Amino acid sequence: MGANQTDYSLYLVTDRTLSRGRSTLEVVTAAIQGGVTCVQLREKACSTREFMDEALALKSVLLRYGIPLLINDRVDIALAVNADGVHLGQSDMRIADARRILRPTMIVGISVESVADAIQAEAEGADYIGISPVFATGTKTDTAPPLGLEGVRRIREQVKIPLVGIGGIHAGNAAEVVRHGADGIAVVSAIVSAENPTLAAAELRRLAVDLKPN
Ligand code: TZP
Ligand code: MG
Repeated sequence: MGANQTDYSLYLVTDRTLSRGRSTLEVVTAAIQGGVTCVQLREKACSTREFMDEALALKSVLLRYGIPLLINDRVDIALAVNADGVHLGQSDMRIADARRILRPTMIVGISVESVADAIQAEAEGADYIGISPVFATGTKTDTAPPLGLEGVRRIREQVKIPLVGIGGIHAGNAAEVVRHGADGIAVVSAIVSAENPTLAAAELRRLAVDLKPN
């Protein structure tokens, strides 16, 4: 699946430390049953080898379902495991540099912390944008101030590429994020920390995707 056809509507970002002792593979496998459409493997503390092994294991499961795998930050790992793409932060490799290394069909997404970042990301050729954070979150402590729903709306007015909101999104506010112009919601704890990740994903999908106004 190419960058333009990618379904970002229910975008799961992994976090092994918040998964209640379950493996990332277990949580992702359960979440797939609930309807996640895209998965980003995000590892902040493990070795490169462990990151590789995790990515390969996820890739083989996701491939069966036709769900894209994106790798947080590590362009080298994305290439080595033949992932569908990478997700970059504002301090990671620049989009143009990542593109020089990656295969032409690979997806490059980037987190933006302001309207100006979003305009720049689109100009630099990002395939999609993560609006970070929409709401305050305990999952990532070094974030910029939350952009809020108004921030989502303002970014939507300025860029055409797909937008996903991330940060503090759960069943109680997911639909609002989409109503303010996001094409999808990206979540960590609302799925990985849920007692039942399948049900949590299904509920988010129903609220933010299936009930989405046209
Ligand atoms: N980037 C911006 S906020 C965030 C990331 C990875 C964490 C979002 O986690 P949660 O649990 O969905 O608030
Ligand atoms: Mg990063």
